[in-house]
Parts: sequence; C-alpha cells; structure tokens
Amino acid sequence: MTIHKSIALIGAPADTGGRQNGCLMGPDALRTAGISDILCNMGYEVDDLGNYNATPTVEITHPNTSVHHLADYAALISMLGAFCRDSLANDQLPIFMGGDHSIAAGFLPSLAQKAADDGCEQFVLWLDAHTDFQTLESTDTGNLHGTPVAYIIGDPAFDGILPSPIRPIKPENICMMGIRSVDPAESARIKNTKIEVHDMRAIDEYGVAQPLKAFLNRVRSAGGRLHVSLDVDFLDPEIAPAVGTTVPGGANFREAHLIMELLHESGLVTSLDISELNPFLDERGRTANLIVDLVASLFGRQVLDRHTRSF
Ligand code: 5AB
Ligand code: MN
Ligand code: MN
Ligand code: MN
Repeated sequence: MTIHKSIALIGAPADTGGRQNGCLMGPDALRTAGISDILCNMGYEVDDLGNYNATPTVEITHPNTSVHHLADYAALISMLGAFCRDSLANDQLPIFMGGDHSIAAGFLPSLAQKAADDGCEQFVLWLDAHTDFQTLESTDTGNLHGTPVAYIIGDPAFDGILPSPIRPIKPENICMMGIRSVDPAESARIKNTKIEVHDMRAIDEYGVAQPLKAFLNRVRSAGGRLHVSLDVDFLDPEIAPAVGTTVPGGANFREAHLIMELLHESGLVTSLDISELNPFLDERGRTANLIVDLVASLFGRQVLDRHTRSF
C-alpha cells in the first residue's frame, strides 16, 4: 500500500447541479479556513493546483424538462475525467474541493480506470444525507447533484445523452453512510443493487464504527483503493449549516471525527472530495472550519498519540 505524503488540492467550483447558488465559493472557503496550512503543518507536501471550471460547448436537452444544466454536467464530467487521467501524478493524493456533488461524476470513473490499470479495485465511501441515485428520467427536481451515484455505476438512463463513464464503479464497491433523505424512485432502485447503505437509523443503533470497520476490512481484503466522498449535508445542520439541502438528524461532531480517525488508521484512503459546501449559507466560517478539522483527522491528527492499530 502506498503511503501518500504529497497531496494535490483541486478546486472544482461547480454550481449548476443544484438551484441554490454559492457552492462555487467552496474551494476558496476551504482555502480561507486553512486547508493547506493545516496539512503542511502535519508534515504533508501540499500542491494547490487551483480551480478548474468547465465550459459547455453544445446544448443538451432531455425529455424530462425539469432537468437543467445538462450541458454543464457533460462538460464537467469530461473536464474532471480528463484532468484526473492526465494531470494527476500517481504519488499524490487528490482532494477535490467542490463545488456541488455533481463533480463526483467527473473524477470517480477516471479514478476507477486508474485503479484498474494498476490491477486494483476502486471502492467509494459515500458520506451523505442523500443517496444521489436519481437518473435523468426519474428526477423530479431536475437537480443533477442528485444523480452522480447512478451515473458512476453506469445506469443506462444516461446512455446516449452523457458520455458513458470511462470505467463504472461496481455497486458492491460503494458504501453509503448517513442516509436520511431518499426519494421513492431512488429507494425502489437502490434496493436492487449491491450498494451497501447504512442509513441514520442504522447509525443510531450500531454507531459508525461497526459498519465502517466491516467495510474497511472488505476494501483491505480486496487490495482496494478507497475514495471518500464527503457531502457536507452528511453532517447535522446544527454543526454544519453551510449547505443548501440540509436534513435534520445527521452525523454529530464526534461521529464525524471518529469516521475520519478510523479512515486514517486504516491507511486505505487514496482520494477525497468535499462537496456541497455553500459558504454563502455559513455562519462566520464555522462549517468551513469544521470541514478542515475533519480533513486534519482524516490525515492523522489525533486527540492522543495512539499507536496505529489495524482491525
Ligand atoms: B446532494 C433530491 N434527492 O434529487 C434531488 O446534496 C436531493 O448532492 C438531492 O446529496 C441532493 O433533488 C443532492 C431531493
Ligand atoms: Mn450528495
Ligand atoms: Mn446530500
Ligand atoms: Mn446538496
């Protein structure tokens, strides 16, 4: 397993996946909250590669007229996909700073392709209040940040409209935690996949450690790489108000830190995204600060100096 000591920060200020403006300020809010310094001070080499925007070239429409900004989604997918394949050095761990969650449709298939080229499986831990499993056909809101998981597994509803994912993520390699708002169409379809879903009810009952450790053991046994996709609305809105789609009853402060600490101890994380941060809705930077603290935990900041243990 590679221990990454070098981190690449990639700003992806996409704002067209939802209807509430402001996610385009996400990368700069994370920079302002000190994401780079905190990681440097922990001994990492940090390369801030700047912000990457996509410009749509052709108009794309869909019979479902609620769907909006489809051309922007297509451009974002191509741009982030190509960026991921061509510009990311193999020894750097990328942190994609969103932007709304539609960015995940861009880099995840390319991460899966890179993993496959190296003979590995790509796994994804999806931390979110939502399953983001809508398709172009089933979405009522037409908000494309609600579709990336369906896109990355290669759902046929996107065929012929968007570029096909260069390498789909296997549903059984996706684990979701924090789920508490699922649309009927998503619920009906996700049950027929092998996606592992831990809703908040499960977390209330078993906590975060038990299901997370079981998933991490699965990743380790497969010799897999792990991407962590952190949607800010995974967190309870009481601690993380800076998000357009808040849902009460999310992960609390300690649950979130414990997840990050266990992820660090596992040594399995090879990439991260922070999505849906909307600094326009923040209160004196507290959400951005919390996210940067969680990132520090994920990269090894500890309450006490503990020996790394495996489980
Ligand atoms: B997020 C909803 N399912 O499709 C939809 O924040 C919400 O990236 C999507 O998780 C939330 O619009 C997208 C109602
Ligand atoms: Mn999401
Ligand atoms: Mn969400
Ligand atoms: Mn959202």
